[in-house]
This record gives sequence, C-alpha cells and structure tokens, in this order.
Amino acid sequence: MWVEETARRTRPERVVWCDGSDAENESLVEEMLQDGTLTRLHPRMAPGCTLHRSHPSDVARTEHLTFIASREKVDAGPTNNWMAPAEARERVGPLFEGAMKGRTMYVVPYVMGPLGSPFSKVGVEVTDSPYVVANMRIMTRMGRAAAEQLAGSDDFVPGLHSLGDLSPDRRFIVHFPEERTIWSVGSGYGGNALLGKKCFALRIASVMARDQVWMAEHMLILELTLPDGDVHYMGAAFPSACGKTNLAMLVSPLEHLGYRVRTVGDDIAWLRPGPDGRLWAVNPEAGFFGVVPGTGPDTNPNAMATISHDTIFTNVAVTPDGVPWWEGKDKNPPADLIDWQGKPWDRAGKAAHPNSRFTVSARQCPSMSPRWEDPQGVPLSAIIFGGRRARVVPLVFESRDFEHGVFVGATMGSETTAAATGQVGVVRRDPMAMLPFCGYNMADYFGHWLHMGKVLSRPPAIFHVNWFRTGPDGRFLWPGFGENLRVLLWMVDRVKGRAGAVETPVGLIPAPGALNLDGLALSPADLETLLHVDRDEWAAEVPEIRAFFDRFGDRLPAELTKALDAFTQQVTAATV
Ligand code: GTP
Ligand code: SPV
Ligand code: MN
Repeated sequence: MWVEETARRTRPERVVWCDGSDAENESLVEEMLQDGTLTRLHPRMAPGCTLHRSHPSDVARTEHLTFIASREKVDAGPTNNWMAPAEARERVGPLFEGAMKGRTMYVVPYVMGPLGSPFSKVGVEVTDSPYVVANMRIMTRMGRAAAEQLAGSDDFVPGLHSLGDLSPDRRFIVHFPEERTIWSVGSGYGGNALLGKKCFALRIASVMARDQVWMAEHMLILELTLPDGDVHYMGAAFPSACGKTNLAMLVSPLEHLGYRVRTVGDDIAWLRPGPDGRLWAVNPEAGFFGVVPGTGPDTNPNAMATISHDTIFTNVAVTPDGVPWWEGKDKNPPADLIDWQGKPWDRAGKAAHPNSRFTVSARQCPSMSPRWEDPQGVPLSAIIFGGRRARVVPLVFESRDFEHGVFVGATMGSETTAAATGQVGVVRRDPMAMLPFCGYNMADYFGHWLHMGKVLSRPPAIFHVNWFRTGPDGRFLWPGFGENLRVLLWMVDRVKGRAGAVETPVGLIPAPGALNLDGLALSPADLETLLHVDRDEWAAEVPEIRAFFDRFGDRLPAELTKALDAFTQQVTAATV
C-alpha cells in the first residue's frame, strides 16, 4: 500500500521490486554503464570494479540540510535542525510530486543486522537511483531475504528517496522519529541517499534504542586476540573520517607474537545489554562505504585487498585505461590522470575527491572475524572515544568509571573533515561522534547513556584516544595505523587490571613503561608530548564545553553538570 501510494505521488514510468539477485544487479550495472552513471574500470587491475562520478555539488553529507521532524522542537534538541512535520509536508512533500516521471522506481527491501538475528530490523527504500540500489545491495542484506524476513508484517522503516534535480536548494534529508519514516530528496550521495545507513541505522534507530533500552552508535567493532587465546571485543566511536575503518582493519605489527586484530564492523554498532550484564554489539551493515584517500598498502593493507575487485568507487581519479587512483594509494601519481570530475588532472588540486568512497562487501575483507555475523553479537570489553585533535588531547586516557566515561564522550571535540560539506579542520564538539546522527535531543541521549551504565552489571571500560596530535612542524607525532595496536594492548591490560596508569585531570594515562613500544622508533620527547596533559590548555577548553552544555538548559543530566564542575576545578585550581 505504501509503495502504491508513493508511486501515485512520484509517478514513475515503471516500478521494479528488487530481489537482490546477481542477474538483477548485472542488468542494473549494464544500464548504468550504458547511460554513463558508471564507468567500468580496468578488467585486470580492478576486476569487477566501476567508477561513479557524483554531481560536483553532491559529494558529501549535507548536515545543514538534514532535519529531525519530531512533533515537538524540544525533542529534536538544540544540536539538530528541526522541521515541524506539517512544514515538512508543505516544503518537502511537493518535491516528490511527479519527481520520478520518466524514471524507474526501485523498491528495495533490506535488513539491517545479520539475517535471522533477533536484533535485526527491516527497512524498505524506494528510490529512483539505480546507483543507490547497487550500493544498498552491498551495504545491507537486500532483496528476497529481506522480504522473507518481513514475512507479511508491517514492521519496517519506510524510506522515500528521489534524486530530484540534485540542486542543494531543493535538497532535504528528513527523519520523522515518531512515524519512523525517512524522506530524502535532491542528493544521490552516501549517507544522504543510502537510507539504511545514517538515516535508519543511526538517526531512527537511536530513537528506537532509547525507547527499547539499547543503543545505536557510530562505532566500529573490532576483535583483539591475545597470545594466550583470550579474545576481547571493542567498540570505537570516532567522528566521520577520523579512523574507524582503519582501526577496524588494523594489521598487528605483533602478529608473530600472537596479537591479532579482526574486523566485526567499521561504522555502526547496535548495542544491547546481554543476560550476563555485558554490552553486546552487532554490526547492522553488510559492507563498507569507506574513505578512499589515505588508503594504501602501508596504512590499510586489509582495505587494499578488500577493494582490489568488485568495488564501486565514487569520485576517485583514474588513468586513461581505467586504473583507479587516489592520494595515498602510492607515492607517484601515474601519468595522464583524469581527476574525480572527469577532467585531465592539473596536479594543483586533489586528483581524487577528499571524500571519495569505496563501496564493497564485507565478505571481501580478509580480516573479518568469524563472528562478524553472529546473531547474538559480540560482548564489549571496552568502548573507545576519539577525535582528530592537532593539540591538547593526549594519545590515550581512561575514564575513572562508566559515568565519567559518559562525560568524556559527551565533551569530546574533533576537527571537521571532508565527510560533510562545510569548513574542514575546525574543532567542534561532537559527542560520542553522534552530533550529526542522533535522532533526538542529545541531552536525553546523554541521559540514556547514563541509564545504560546502570542497566549493565559489567559495563565496558571507557577510553579516549587521539591519533592526530602534531608537533610544532605539523607532523603527526604518533605513527598511527597498525601501531595503534599498542594502545589497544594497554587498554586490555587495564581491563584485566594488570597495567599501570597515572591520574591526570582528564583521566588515567599510561604509567611510564606501561605502553608496549618494543621495536617502535618513537623518541622519548615525542612520547612525552603525546601523553602530556596540559592543565592550561584544558582550562581553555572549559568555556567552550560549558557553552555547549548550556545549550541544553535544564534538560542536561545533573551528573554531567557536576562532572564539568569537578573537571573545571581540577584544571583551574592552583597546584600546591
Ligand atoms: P567515516 O567512514 O567517514 O565514518 O570515516 P572513518 O572514521 O571510518 O575514517 P577512516 O578510517 O576512513 O579514516 C579517515 C582518514 O584518516 C583516512 O585518510 C585515513 O588514512 C586517516 N587515518 C586513519 N587512521 C589513522 C591513524 O591512525 N593515523 C593517521 N595519521 N591517520 C589516520
Ligand atoms: C560518515 O560520514 O560518517 C560516513 C559516510 O560513514 S556517509 O555514509 O556518507 O555518512
Ligand atoms: Mn561514518
């Protein structure tokens, strides 16, 4: 009924119910190759790969055009754009009228979460973009399996998507949290258009999670195996383009000693309290929509293997014979490169767009954990928050307890990146890396986190990391990537109660010698800077954090006000 109603409104030339089969995908891809939506890449160097160039004004999420249409403004909260549902019907509704004239409307049923898992949820996206269909097929369990899981029930999240005219002036991504419905028009790009991802699995799911006592988080999930066979799972929330995919696919420099990392998820985690009082994590996605630039054999060899075939590349550069290229793939750009806009590369600007992406099935990733599709999920030993901070924030610190960890997450800041349109490199508060993704009032979201801490009898330890601290010359002080393992090992040792830590105003940092740096060429001076907690620098952060908290008025949980007061005291009080 919903599909019929949508078709009456958007008036497509035909309606196609997607089954997700190979044959269906092949004919879709063929169509897109014909009309130029896709270009086939080099048959030997990039077998099964295609390139899509999006409209140059449609290359990243547009947060200023993303709305929560709750009935009451206060339920969207001060950090979301709010649009009254009636206004959405008046302003956005007409953009769908006849929007699919002359186009095909695809009906895409999909499951978020492993098939058959009690925690999985069904969505149905209606879209006029075959590129979206091809991406959804990789990113979710799409087609017949989803229709089967739905099995005649009406318990699904409807998402209506149309490319419209791709003009940012007529672009809206609107979420109706009470109706659990999504409308997106005017963009074909990633998080704006693949409605299962940020729109459903984070914004709508966060509302469901609040009501049903679970959590929907912008987190990777990784598995860490120790030499004695002990296995630990960790969830890490970093803002967009701040290192989730890379950490999830980390190749251990100490693999020969039995320290190994495997991947469960790289972007989103659905977390539930288990009967054992621990927090259990499921990756609702089936693929990766990952940042391409910076992905190379030295930084992320697992991703390189994953995207070596059957991958959709969006907005990368290519050689004339169709070999994809991007900054960070290797040292020397090949001759005669064609840039992400399809023009000869002038070598002045970037060849690949800084937010160019790969879409690829998780099954192609050599580091997937055998438990990545476990219907019950995996139990978390630790949660890691992190941001991109050139200054102030140390490499790693541990919160004193879960409640303090919520304060650490609620106050985290990060420099903006190319994953969203707007200025890049500006520090903003991005609590739990959820600023653009929380579907309700963030003050209530903080309250929900605090509540979860009480529900869990064995809550995960909470840490904060920063891989991006720089020296005066602008160079990253920490080698990052695979070497981040060393920080994970300290965390596990802390969880097991066998690593030393030192109190600072922000939390506990590794005691001298507690970080395993064997075989790492890191100067003692750089290590000292990396772990340094400067009271004056942190004191300078306080007014901004306080101003951020003030936006929530009396809706902010009292625990957080108290924690900020205590923190302020610690960084401003005279030392003895
Ligand atoms: P989204 O998909 O937007 O949510 O991003 P993400 O959090 O998965 O970020 P990703 O892992 O794709 O990394 C983004 C950029 O940061 C890439 O260019 C990486 O090369 C770079 N990066 C990731 N990890 C590290 C690190 O440990 N050190 C440094 N210096 N750069 C890193
Ligand atoms: C992000 O921006 O956090 C992403 C990419 O993971 S997108 O799917 O566009 O949201
Ligand atoms: Mn993301």
